[in-house]
Amino acid sequence: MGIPAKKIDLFAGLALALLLASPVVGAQTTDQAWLKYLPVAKPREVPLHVHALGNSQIEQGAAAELDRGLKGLAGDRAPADVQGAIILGTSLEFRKAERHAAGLPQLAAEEFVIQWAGAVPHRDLEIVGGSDGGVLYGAFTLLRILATGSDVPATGLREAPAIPIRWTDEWDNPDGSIERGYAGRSIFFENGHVRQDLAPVGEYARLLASVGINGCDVNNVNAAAVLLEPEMLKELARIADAMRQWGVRMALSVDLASPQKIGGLATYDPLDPAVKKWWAGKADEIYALIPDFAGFTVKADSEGQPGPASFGRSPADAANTLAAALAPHGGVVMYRAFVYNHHLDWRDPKADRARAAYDIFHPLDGSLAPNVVVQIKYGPIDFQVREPVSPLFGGLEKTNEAMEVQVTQEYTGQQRHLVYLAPMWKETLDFDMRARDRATPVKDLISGKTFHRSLGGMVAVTCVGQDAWLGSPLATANLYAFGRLAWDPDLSAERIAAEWARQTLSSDPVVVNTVVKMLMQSWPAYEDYTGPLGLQTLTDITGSHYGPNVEASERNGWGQWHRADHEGVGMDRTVATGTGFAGQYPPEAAKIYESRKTCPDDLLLFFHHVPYTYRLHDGKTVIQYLYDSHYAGAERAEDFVREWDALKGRIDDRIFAETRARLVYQAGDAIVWRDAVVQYFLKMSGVPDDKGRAGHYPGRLEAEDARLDGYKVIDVNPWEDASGGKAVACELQENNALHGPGEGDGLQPVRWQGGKNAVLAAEGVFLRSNDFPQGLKPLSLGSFDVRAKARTPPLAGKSSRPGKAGAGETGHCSAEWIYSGEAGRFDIAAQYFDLQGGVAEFKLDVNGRPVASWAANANLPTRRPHGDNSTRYTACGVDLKPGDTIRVEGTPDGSDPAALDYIQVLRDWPACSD
Ligand code: GCV
Repeated sequence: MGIPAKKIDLFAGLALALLLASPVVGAQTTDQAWLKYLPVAKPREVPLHVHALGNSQIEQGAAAELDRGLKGLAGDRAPADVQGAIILGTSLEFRKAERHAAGLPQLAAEEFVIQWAGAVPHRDLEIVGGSDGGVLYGAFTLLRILATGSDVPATGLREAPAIPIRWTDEWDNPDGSIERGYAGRSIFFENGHVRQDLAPVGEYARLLASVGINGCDVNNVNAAAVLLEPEMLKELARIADAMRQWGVRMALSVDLASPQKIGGLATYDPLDPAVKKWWAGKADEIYALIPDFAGFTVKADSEGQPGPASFGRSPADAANTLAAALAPHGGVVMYRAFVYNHHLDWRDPKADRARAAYDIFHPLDGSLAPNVVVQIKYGPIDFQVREPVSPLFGGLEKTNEAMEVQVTQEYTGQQRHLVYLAPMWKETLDFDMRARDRATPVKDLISGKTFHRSLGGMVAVTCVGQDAWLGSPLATANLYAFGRLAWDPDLSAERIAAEWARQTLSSDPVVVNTVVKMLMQSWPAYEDYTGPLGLQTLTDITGSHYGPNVEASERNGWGQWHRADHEGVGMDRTVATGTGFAGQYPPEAAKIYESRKTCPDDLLLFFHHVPYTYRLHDGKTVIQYLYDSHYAGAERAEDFVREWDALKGRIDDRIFAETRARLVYQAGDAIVWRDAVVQYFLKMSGVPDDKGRAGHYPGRLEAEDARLDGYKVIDVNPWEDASGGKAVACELQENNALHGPGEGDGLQPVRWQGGKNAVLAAEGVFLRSNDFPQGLKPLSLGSFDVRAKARTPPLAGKSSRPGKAGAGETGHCSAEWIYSGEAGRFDIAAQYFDLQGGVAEFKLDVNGRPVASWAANANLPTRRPHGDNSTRYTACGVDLKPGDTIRVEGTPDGSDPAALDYIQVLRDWPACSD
């Protein structure tokens, strides 16, 4: 082996470890997101003097924001010699000041006008709001216009939000944890109380206001009743105080059983007079402390939450009881339509969770109070990477509705993957439901426009935390996009991405174009390598919702089935032969989904069960599409790293490095996904990949085929999450976590059966079967010719060296391969499992010379080896020649057994390209 000519990618490894390790927590500022006011190349000529006509906290805050923003945008340039001032105020204040006393239009509360008054050289720029909230939105709009290099049109502009309720929902618990949060601990709560330091809450509200968000529900919908206790309400009032200046009203999620749990009543039956009285009293108590309290969010009769069904009452009974309590104060009830039975009978071909929301809420249309809004997830299942639009949006004509989306990327990569969701939300908002056979896009249904409702909303489950809001710098694009779309659903996802990139990263066109392209391709790429054709995210639905686990959704009561068998795949949801879900759409849309011929390919398997050989609209078979899309998606993820590299030196170094480390991780994880799903469907269908890729991994050397010292071969569960289903783990002799209660299910030692490849060949997985004899086993692997040393002696639940089972006295295990490919300089990727519960360490050497070492200290889900925590370290630019010995040494720690899946000899791994 020669000296590595390129330095090993230690920096990338370190950066990844830092990023995926426990969050680094520092002061939280809005410039960790888009509110940076970076100097613009050509500042527009606007007056720099700012004058507010009114004294309200909101208006004064708007003036201060303008002041701060204008200074930032100007940078260190001398201010332009512009006379006049920016004047802001409500229309009432403008009239009082006798400015345009007659000429001002009637403005709705959140509406604003920005207009020039007077003539050059002395002209004022006026921001007139329908209320001080309108003034604030006008100020932020002016700053956005300037920050994105645009101009206030000579004729001025007038804007009002399309959708009245624009809230985030935070799923924070009183102890400071956050359900489905991927950015550290709560900014609102810790140790059962509201946090003392609420400065981050004020900054968060400022961020929200800058994109027009006007409400924030601060606690988990799996709600803790204790939050409604009098002492807690006083603490919560401090949160409302911290957000008020930014026009963001606080809301709370409530547990419907509260009257019984904390109120001392014998029941929580919503029709019981004492229960009604309790809620009315509670609302009075809240409003006495928080006069602008926005309302309640309710999750009931769902996933174990208490609800009206326990008393034979309907959601309308419960919602109306709360609505009556809030109505005198102007509050609303956001009643979630996420009500379903999670004990469905998998064997019943008519059972279908997708039907639940419509089946339950459509019959209630017209029976809900005017201040109730039914909050409907965008799809009928649960935030999957692709779902059809929920038919319930078209099924309520006399009821207010809101659409619920997720900024927190629960099923879409948990912020470790770049997935810009605005294109998905746009598709949903623009979907024409054809209610009453006319154009009824979802955006007009939820705004209230179509059926003349007074209320409507768009809500994002956001789950910000103390780690720079959303953990990943690029993930803030989703929060930005949510606010912008809720304000104006006609905006395009590209335009929003460009606005965000300019404000967050740089106005350099290279940066903006690159980032917009990456953002726009990120959702399709993620869909391609996780769950295309309407399969939904093929993840572990009963666990972390992160890594691949194709069968986790099958054979249980949760109803996220895709019904893959040896013949075909997909849920039959047709009216003719299936669950009838397609019939919940208005007739025109129903007809499109009912037929395989007209159903869009990207939803085919959501609506239909088809053979693997079924041909899509372009003639490709379903199975070939599954292979191709997974390879294409994973390649796209690799390209993201290359594209990002072009931004080095053009953006902030820290954001560059952090994001690069995430993208490198994502490129590796996309391969884990690709291989898992492709292996699974290859085995299930028995249909080979036309392009010969599935089941073939050129340059890959499996750990279970190596000469092992101390390491034991284990079955990984689910099998598809490891290359060929197996890996090796290093057992500590003491504190043996491999067999600890609940932890050992993925780690049973297996018997030697002639080599993994032979086993898989027998199962029809590998096309080139080989029953490898002991000793060297040649594999023809494309441009590489790799010989891996088979294990000697055969394993029978023991380590390869008698007397040295597990880590032994040395404290480590090793796997060794003889390289037999061509000579040259390569990158070597080590695919290992980075488990919670310890920080295992690894070393890679070639012919005894150290090449790399790294620690498994990322913060990835779960405590047993599988797709959640399968990750890679890549040593770049390593010289290899035939006969070289490549060795990986793993040192377990705690319950992390330094498990290893394979190493792969590669060329041009993008992590190594800079
Ligand atoms: C708050 C999904 C999530 C749950 C969440 C639920 C909901 O099932 O996995 O964590 O619960 O949705 O939206 O209520």
